[in-house]
Amino acid sequence: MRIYFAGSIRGGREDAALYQQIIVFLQGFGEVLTEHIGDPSLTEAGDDGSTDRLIHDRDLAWLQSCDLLIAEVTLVSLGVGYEIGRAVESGKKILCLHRPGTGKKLSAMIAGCAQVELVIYHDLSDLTPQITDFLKNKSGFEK
Ligand code: 6IA
Repeated sequence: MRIYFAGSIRGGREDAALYQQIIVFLQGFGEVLTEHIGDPSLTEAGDDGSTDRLIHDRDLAWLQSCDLLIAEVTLVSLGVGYEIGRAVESGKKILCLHRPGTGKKLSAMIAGCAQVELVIYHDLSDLTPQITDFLKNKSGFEK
């Protein structure tokens, strides 16, 4: 299974360590195309425009080739929202992960999207069983 994991970069890197833990867990189920999302050395500092084009086109090619998009949506990120929209348009399976209690409510455009499966969690220990349940029982994928 090819998994595209999406998480905030320029929207803020406060959850980078958590992304890394989620990615390691997901690697038990398949190939994570976007391992770099959990890289602590990847900061929210910008890059030049031509590089942005390369990033966009490479990420979209990965997104189109994946079996499943898993997006951590607690930090508000334009890029993650865009990726979810493009994945909906392409008919991909989509799982969004959200932690309540950060003072920000999840956008209605994600919470209200019928094509998006939403998992609410508090920490890794209550997230991993929910991901396993989704992958084994709801998504149609085998471990
Ligand atoms: O708007 P954001 O930057 O928070 O969007 C994050 C999402 O867009 C992630 O799920 C990534 O898949 C994608 N994305 C955005 N920027 C990059 C990137 N480099 N490399 C890979 N994927 C990206 C940005 C480098 C720069 C900050 C130095």
